[in-house]
Amino acid sequence: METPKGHQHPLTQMISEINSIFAEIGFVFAEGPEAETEHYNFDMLNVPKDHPARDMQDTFWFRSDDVKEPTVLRTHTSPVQSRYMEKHEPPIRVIVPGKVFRNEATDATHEAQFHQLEGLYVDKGVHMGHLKGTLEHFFSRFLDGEAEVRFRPSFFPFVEPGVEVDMKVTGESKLAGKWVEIMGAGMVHPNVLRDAGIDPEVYSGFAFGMGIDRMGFMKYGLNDVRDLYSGDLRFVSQF
Ligand code: 2NL
Repeated sequence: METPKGHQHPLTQMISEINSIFAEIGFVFAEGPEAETEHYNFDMLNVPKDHPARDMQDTFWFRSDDVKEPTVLRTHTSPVQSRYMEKHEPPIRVIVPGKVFRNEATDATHEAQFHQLEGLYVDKGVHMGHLKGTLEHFFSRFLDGEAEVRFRPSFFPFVEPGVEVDMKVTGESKLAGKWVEIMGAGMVHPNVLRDAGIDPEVYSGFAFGMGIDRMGFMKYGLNDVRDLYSGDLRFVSQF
């Protein structure tokens, strides 16, 4: 009898494809720790000391007697970009796919553990037009269509201005013709650049963050994030 063969999990497949699309336009892959200090997860990202994201209700904290410094399960992959900026000079083009954690109730569209993709570009003269072009290129490739992107004003402590990004594809895709809200993004806040050792008077940067699981909704028509973490072969064998 032939030995049954496995294959990569759909999340791993998406991450590989994301890496190669961004590699073509000069982005490198970076990764970092999942247990992260409060300093890198929040302080370095201009998140105020009294911000609700720091609450135990929203964030998994380590017991203080088990760790040397206040430590969390990272709530976003942004601390990896801060660490990267400390070690590298601009131009910086980096993408960071990885596991993140939020202390919240789970349902079809929310998991306490999920995957995020963040991207960062820092150089002289970087502006929102570069962000828009980069995202349109990425989505066109990833979703096999012609992707259009639009911005709506929004707020995240680590960017200024901040935007909510909607995307629309034309072509064969089932999603064709509809605007879908897809991620948050913006221009890196001067405090975030400065704290990582980059002079905001000389350099500017864009950054974006999106859920990879949500991208699976669009790419494969998934309708429940929990399927991705179920380990159920009837699900994963379909990819
Ligand atoms: C969301 C929003 C976002 C970023 C992530 C970022 C990282 C650095 C500096 C500035 Cl190091 N910004 N990341 C920026 C805007 C939005 O994610 O809701 N994602 C799922």
